[in-house]
Amino acid sequence: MPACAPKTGQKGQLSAKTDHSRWRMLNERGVHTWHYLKSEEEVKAWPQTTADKWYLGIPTGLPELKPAKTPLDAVKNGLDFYKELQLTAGNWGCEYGGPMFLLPGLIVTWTVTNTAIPDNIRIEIRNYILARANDDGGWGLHIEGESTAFGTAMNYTALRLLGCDADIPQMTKARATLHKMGGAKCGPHWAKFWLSVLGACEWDIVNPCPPELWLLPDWAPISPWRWWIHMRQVFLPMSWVYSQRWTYPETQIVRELRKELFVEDHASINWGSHRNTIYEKDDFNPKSCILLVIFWIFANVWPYIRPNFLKQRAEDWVWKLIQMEDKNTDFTNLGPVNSPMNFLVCYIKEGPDAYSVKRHRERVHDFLWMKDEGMMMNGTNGLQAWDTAFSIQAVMDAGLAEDPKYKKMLVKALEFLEDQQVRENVDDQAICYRQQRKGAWTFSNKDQGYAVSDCISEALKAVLLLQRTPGYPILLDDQRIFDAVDTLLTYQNASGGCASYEPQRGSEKLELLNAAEVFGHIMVEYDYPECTTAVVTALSLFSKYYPDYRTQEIHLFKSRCLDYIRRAQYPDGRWYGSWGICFTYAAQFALESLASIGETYANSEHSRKGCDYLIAHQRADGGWSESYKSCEQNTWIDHPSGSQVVMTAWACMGLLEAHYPDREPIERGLKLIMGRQQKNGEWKQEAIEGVFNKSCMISYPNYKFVFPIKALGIYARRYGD
Ligand code: LAN
Repeated sequence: MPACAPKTGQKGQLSAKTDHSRWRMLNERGVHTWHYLKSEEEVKAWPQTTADKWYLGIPTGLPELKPAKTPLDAVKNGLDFYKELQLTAGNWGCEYGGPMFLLPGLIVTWTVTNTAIPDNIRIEIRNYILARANDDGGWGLHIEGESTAFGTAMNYTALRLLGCDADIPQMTKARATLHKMGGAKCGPHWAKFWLSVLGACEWDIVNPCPPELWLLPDWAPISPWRWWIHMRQVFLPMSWVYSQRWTYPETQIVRELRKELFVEDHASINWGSHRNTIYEKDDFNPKSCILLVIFWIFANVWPYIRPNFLKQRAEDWVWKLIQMEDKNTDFTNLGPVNSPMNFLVCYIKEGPDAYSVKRHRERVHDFLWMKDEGMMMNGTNGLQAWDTAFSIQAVMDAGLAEDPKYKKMLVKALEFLEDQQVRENVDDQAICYRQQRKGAWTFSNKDQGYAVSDCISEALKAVLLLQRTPGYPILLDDQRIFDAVDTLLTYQNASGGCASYEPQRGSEKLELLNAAEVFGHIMVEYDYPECTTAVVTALSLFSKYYPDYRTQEIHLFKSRCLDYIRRAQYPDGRWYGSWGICFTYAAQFALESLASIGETYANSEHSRKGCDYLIAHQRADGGWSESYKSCEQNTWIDHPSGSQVVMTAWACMGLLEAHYPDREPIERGLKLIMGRQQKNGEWKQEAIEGVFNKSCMISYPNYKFVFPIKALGIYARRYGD
């Protein structure tokens, strides 16, 4: 029986699950891949760890602990559970799901590159996608979002490519929902792109992605090197494939999809006239008039006057940039969108047997993650360095670093960060427009190699704090710390704030060229209160230990950061958070920035307003709960399912940082957090915590440990237990 066919005689029923007790996560110095053990011998030789069980939703068997009576008890109980999830390399792992548009890109790529998909993976991806369908049968942009044409068309296609029958009830329902939205022709640009690669759409439906843009001189205000790195690294392979208009040779499944994905007869569709037909719920960021005019010219005039030599030169240059990206990341690539696309380009350009294709085939597995619902694709190749840095800080904040019980865990975590510091810049840094990175940390691991301002900062803080604690080894010498700071000091924007991967390189007006419809704020880097705060606090800590290193520059850098933090506050006291939901996440950071220079509730208008804003949104049960819709609408919206542990921790941390004079609201928040702690010390997963590009949510499963532990720990240290 083929792996994904319905069980005999039970049409409509899902194929079986794999045996979850056979899945193992392999962690090779922060490179995470999942493996399915085939034989009993293998199972015996490689036992499932507690972390594996926790990821898979299998009971961990960890013991019940003495009920916590005080905040510090709760911290210790939390740590007793959390330390069992630490991996042997010293880091923590977790799923990093949320976006529902990642797996389909990979599955289209696997299909068109004739990549064999092992049965265990095929079954579990199918299970995950089906488990994540909304009640109407469709899928959203992310796991909590309402169904969109993007989510529905792409996940439907993915399921069909994985062998799902079109007439099982889930597929019939999904198709009906897709048709109500106008069918796949109403999907956004990225859906139209992937479906054209597959041959389910015709290329005329795709808005132009001319690779010639890469030939613009660097001084041109719209040159791609100025765009936000994720956009330009996706545009890069996309423009190459678009220029070739490459399509997968027609197969039976594609012929069937042509019938299923559209409301009208496939042959009757005037593809060129639907480039801008978008289902309303997908059109989060409608295209500007300027962009529509540019697209019209590129679609209707440019093909007739496009000189062949220019096309060739552009494609050659784009290919070189793709090769640099592949080499610099050992084919891991920046993220889960450009990785399958680069894979596809290598396949088209170098043929099925090339080393590049083989390596891409192996490395896309770094993005896959197995959980109770099935197999999903992470938003990055993990968040190893990020979670590990926060974990160390949480224990430090609670004052428990010298407790022998946690020492082994912390030394391992420090060793991990030591191992993961990026020691060199990429060789072709200037040619491929990369940011300096020597001494930096990334969000995930060293292989990916992309420095981020706050990832450097959080890891640097963790290392500095721990190395200076009596009884801990000094693993990073002064020069390595200076390298990190030198790189960090390259991150300030002209406005004073700090961005993510690079300081802002282009005007915010470039947002007028945002063609992706489903996301906001994607074209350039922005100032972020979160990133700025991380940098400020890291520099302050550094100067405490190294008061003579680049003293003046650091002083000026920090004061410009703080000017930005003050300016970024809205009149009602809120700050917009771009990477966590939303005002609660940002408040915690901004209040910490202010406190780092002695501005607290008692003496600062900004701090006061920030606290008052938080207090105004505390719920009757003592907790806080913001909906992801706050990020979309830039106004506070309560989460319908009530107080959330992680948000409550953020709010309490903000108030504690600001030295909010009344302890009562903080205590009520902490009580809620303590009340939600399980008998074995863990906290259960609640609503999604993170966000990017205003509209897409992303999970941070370890936040439910590190932030409650931090908040309770800070309180216990401040006010006694
Ligand atoms: C991330 C995850 C981490 C995040 C923080 C470090 C938390 C933040 O403070 C800075 C920005 C950063 C590094 C970030 C940027 C955008 C990412 C990489 C993501 C949200 C994870 C997934 C997302 C990426 C863009 C997803 C792919 C989608 C595209 C639109 C290309």
